[in-house]
Amino acid sequence: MTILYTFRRCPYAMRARMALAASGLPVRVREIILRDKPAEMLAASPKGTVPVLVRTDGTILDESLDIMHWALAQHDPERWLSADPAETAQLIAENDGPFKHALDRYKYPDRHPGSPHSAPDFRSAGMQFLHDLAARIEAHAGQLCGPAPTLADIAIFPFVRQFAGTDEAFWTAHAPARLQTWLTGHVTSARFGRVMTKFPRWQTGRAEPLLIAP
Ligand SMILES: N[C@@H](CCC(=O)N[C@@H](CS)C(=O)NCC(=O)O)C(=O)O
Repeated sequence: MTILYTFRRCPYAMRARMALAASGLPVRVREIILRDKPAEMLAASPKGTVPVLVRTDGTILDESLDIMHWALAQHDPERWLSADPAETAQLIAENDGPFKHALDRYKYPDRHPGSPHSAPDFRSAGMQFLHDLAARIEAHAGQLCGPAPTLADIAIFPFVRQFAGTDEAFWTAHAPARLQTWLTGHVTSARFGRVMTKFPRWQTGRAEPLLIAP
């Protein structure tokens, strides 16, 4: 069966798990820890990032967006691939590039000593993107590219969740209300709850639970 190396709290792994869960494809999970990655995972993908998907024919997908596209290309019951691909790619690129850059420095200022900017500067930079997202949500009546979630929403919300969790009081007081509602909808969804199941750490020979139990 298809195997997914994953780390529960990684936002890239979250979006891959969301797409795999939505597709309904059967996937077995190898939950890892980042500071002690299994040799099998590094043999499959030497760059050492999660998620990594090993297909039944042995081919490897080690980029979260590739995993999402692969899963949804096979089965996309909620039509997450229905939005304009160029617009979707642009939004995700802004998220994975400048927003993620700002998020890391807002969330972990200690890991970026010597930066001429402070955490509040990065928070402001992140907020600009979040205001753009909120404007889209308003224009599209609920989600980023339309009234129903599509790939961009699922690819981006795990990162907005991290931003929100960095300083919840700030988030509640300052994040656009529409964006707060959007985020709450995603993080309280039944599917997100399922893909956040706490699996025991996988080690060679250990059981590989199904991502979504039948
Ligand atoms: N571009 C990759 C990024 C994945 C990534 O950076 N994942 C982080 C965890 S959130 C990771 O595995 N980092 C390696 C490490 O911390 O050792 C993707 O989209 O899959």
